[in-house]
Amino acid sequence: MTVLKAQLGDITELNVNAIVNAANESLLGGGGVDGAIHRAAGPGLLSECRALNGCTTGQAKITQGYKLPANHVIHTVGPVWHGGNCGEAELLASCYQESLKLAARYQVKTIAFPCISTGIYGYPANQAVEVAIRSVKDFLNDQPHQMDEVIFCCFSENDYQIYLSALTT
Ligand code: AR6
Repeated sequence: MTVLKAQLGDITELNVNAIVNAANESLLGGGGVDGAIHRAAGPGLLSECRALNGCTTGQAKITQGYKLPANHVIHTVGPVWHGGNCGEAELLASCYQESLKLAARYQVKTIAFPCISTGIYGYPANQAVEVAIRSVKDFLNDQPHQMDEVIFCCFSENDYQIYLSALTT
């Protein structure tokens, strides 16, 4: 049985097998959680990312964690919010599913996700949380017993409250 939980805090500090980065298609760093992860991991992360040749929206790639407590970083590229009729929900669901597929391939047992696309990319948090929880549950139903814990790491009290109520309904 996999535990799904919401946690308030900085994802770069979490002691898990893998953290997920809300990156952009270049995979060469940026602001938000991406900037925080690169700062905390140190320059080794950027060097490894340079060799990955970017990543398309909805896909995921994996690296080492370098100076992070996490062993791996799974970089995924969320959709930019254009109003909701441009395939945003499908692309966001794909981010969660592709990240989990990679994680399973690398025997990751504990993983933490940030609220992908809900910062600079503008995806409304309520809707993003629904997609996030549904996608993770769908994956775990299809491939049970692979993960011990999936953490939704929230950087704001508001996001945390949205996750708490969505996880208990
Ligand atoms: N720990 C956990 N969550 C965080 C942290 C942190 N240290 N810092 C920010 N967040 P964003 P996006 C939350 O903007 O919307 C970058 O420039 C934040 O509060 O980081 O997917 C990339 O390079 C929000 O809830 O990612 C891309 O260009 C969530 O992380 C672009 O931003 C995602 O916000 C991606 O935009």
